[in-house]
This record gives sequence, C-alpha cells and structure tokens, in this order.
Amino acid sequence: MRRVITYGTFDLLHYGHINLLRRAKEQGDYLVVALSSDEFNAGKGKKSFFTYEERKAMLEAIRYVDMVIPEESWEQKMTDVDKYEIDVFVMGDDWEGKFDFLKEKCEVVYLPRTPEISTTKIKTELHNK
Ligand code: C2G
Repeated sequence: MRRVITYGTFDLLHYGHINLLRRAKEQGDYLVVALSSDEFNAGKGKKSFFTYEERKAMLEAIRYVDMVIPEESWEQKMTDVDKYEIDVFVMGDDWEGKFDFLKEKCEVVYLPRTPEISTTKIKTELHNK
C-alpha cells in the first residue's frame, strides 16, 4: 500500500485541483490531503472563500481522496510523513524544490500545474463581470 500526501488550500475547487489530485493518487494507492486551516491561510496572507469545513467536505467527495487532515503549520510535513506512513509527497511544480528536505523520508514528486486556471483568476474574472 503506497501512501501519498499532498498539501493545499483548495479554495473554489477547480479542474486544476482535480488534475493534481488525480495524478497524486496515481502515484500510489491511498491519498491523504493536508488541507490548509483558515488560521494557517491567514498566516499565508490568504482568506479563502469557503471555510475549512466546507473545503474539507468538497475534497472528501472526490474519488481520488482517501483522507483529509488539517494543515496548521509549515513544520508539520516531517511529522506527517511519519504519522501517516507516507511513501510519496506530491505538490504542484510551483513549489519545485521547496520541499526537497523531505527526500530523506519519502519520495518527493512535483507535478506540472494545470495552466490557465487558478482561484485568483476565478475571483478576478467574476469580479470584473
Ligand atoms: N494546482 C495545480 N494547478 C493549478 C492550480 C493549483 O496543479 N492550476 C496545484 C498546486 O500546485 C497545489 C495544489 O493544486 O499543489 C493546491 O493548490 P493551492 O490550493 O493553491 O495550494 P497552495 O496555496 O499552493 O498551498 O504547504 C503547502 C501549501 O499549503 C500549498
């Protein structure tokens, strides 16, 4: 059982997120998603449109997702890899290289982002309609 983990805010869920989650699941058999809490987002200077609970419910409805846990700090990745017995860490390549320190514990895979779509773009285009 190859266990995969990925992290993110997943606000205003869109096909770029789904493409990432599908490919992350393809890396193994079980996918854990560490979902940024509202408080952690505030620390990232982000305020998501949907609350943590709303974002969590949407992720849990996705066939590729097996478990959703809270992401509450930048530091938790090392302990998460042990706690959830992770074999593969996956992130979009906008994070290329940023989490290579995890290579001592698990495989680290950066996947190409889906071009042309982002939560920011959705918000901007809706605002300008
Ligand atoms: N993503 C993607 N293509 C897009 C948009 C997002 O592949 N068009 C990927 C991102 O690369 C990331 C995941 O989807 O791997 C979630 O994206 P965000 O919710 O924007 O996550 P982020 O704010 O980057 O938070 O500790 C890591 C952070 O929590 C990541």
